[in-house]
Amino acid sequence: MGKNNHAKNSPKKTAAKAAPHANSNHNGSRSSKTSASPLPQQRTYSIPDYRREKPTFEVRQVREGDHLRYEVSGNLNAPVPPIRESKYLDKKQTIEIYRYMLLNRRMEQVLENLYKQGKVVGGVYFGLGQEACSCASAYALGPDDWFGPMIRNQGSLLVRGFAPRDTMMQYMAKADSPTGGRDGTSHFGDIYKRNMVSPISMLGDLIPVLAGVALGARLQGRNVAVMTYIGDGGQSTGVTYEGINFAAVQDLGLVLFVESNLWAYSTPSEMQYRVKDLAERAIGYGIPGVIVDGTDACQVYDAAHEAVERSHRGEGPTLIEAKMMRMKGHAIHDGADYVPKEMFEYWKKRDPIARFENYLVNTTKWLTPKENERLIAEVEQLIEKERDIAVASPMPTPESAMGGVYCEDGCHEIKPKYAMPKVRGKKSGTGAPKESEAALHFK
Ligand SMILES: Cc1ncc(C[n+]2csc(CCOP(=O)(O)OP(=O)(O)O)c2C)c(N)n1
Ligand SMILES: [Mg+2]
Repeated sequence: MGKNNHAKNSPKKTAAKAAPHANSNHNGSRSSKTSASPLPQQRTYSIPDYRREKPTFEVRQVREGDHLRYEVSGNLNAPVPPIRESKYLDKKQTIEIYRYMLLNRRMEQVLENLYKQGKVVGGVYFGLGQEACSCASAYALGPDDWFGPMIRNQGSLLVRGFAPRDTMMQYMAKADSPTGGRDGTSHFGDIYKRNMVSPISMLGDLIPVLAGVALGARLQGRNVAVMTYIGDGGQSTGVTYEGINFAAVQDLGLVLFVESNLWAYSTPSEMQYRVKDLAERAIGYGIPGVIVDGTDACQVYDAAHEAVERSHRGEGPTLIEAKMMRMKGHAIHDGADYVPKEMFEYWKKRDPIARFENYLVNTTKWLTPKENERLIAEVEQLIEKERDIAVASPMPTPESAMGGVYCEDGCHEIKPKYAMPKVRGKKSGTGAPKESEAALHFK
């Protein structure tokens, strides 16, 4: 065992020590009961864990001369647990999420082929193995809620109304892509229709930006949920702390998915953090934290739904740790040779789509095998049609590169989305702006 493993396997001592001054109103899991321990006023904390299994294996770095490799040890033969029945989803919604997950996967398979055909400008990123996390999380958002996806959340975009062709054209830098060919991956948003903040490549930076969106909405009289994602590697950044803490003290409706996919580039999670589970970080922020199996769409949805409801009630942020595995390399250039093969085999058995299909066809019988086949065929046809449209889109003209990067005078109007912001000014007659005057600043 590497030295890191000791900390990861020890009892939740980190949790017990954390946040001695956190506001108990913000953390439903706080208990002030004293235990049999001789230490006075020892606090205990708990993190709800929806999972039906807790993988028990560890990754260890082995150095052989100049060569570095990783080894995995532990129980890699555990049986695959069944999907946990959702407390909230009905049959129609469950099938809809499954369809989005299929779309997500097929779209990425097409992207891989387009890359191999030399049609993609730059690289391609995949969310293979993470489709349940992307799709079921975004599915929990209401029409007025906001989201800020990261590169592995191409499924979230589909759920929020983008077409597969948008992502395909974006990778091929086509004229009809959302950025008109100015970006080769996913740096685009939609603040008008789909309430999407563009992904930000600097890891963690989306968190304060989304918190700011929630603050802006609150100033306009609305409590919205703002969902974003951060990896197990990216969560180590300072701005992650700042963003969550700001959302926590302001009770902003941040729903943060920590995508615990065991790798950050080629660094295993054992070398990224010392807490046992990243959800424990929530204790330090004084907000609720919860663990879900990121390959179980029902668990992801239920946790997301409860967090979104909290946001709508103005009760503040929630941190959801989704445990799963990045089933490809960082991007298409990365063959992930550093990942022990047994890890891929273990998680392949936990494929989110295969598990969900089994749940729908064999457990709930909400889909007959025939209906399932028809659904898969419909998704495949749609993706092929989308691919043909995307491929047929022209490349941008050289002249078009001159525009659309900086805001040109009058090119768009900035106005309040929900209502005129309310300002707490001095009493009238003291020279403070009236509400209508203050609102002018937002026009
Ligand atoms: C602040 C910052 N540091 C470094 C990088 C370079 N970088 C991009 S992705 C990545 C690894 C991310 O790993 P993780 O957060 O676990 O996400 P995953 O790729 O596993 O989904 C790194 C280091 C970056 N984009 N931003
Ligand atoms: Mg990761």
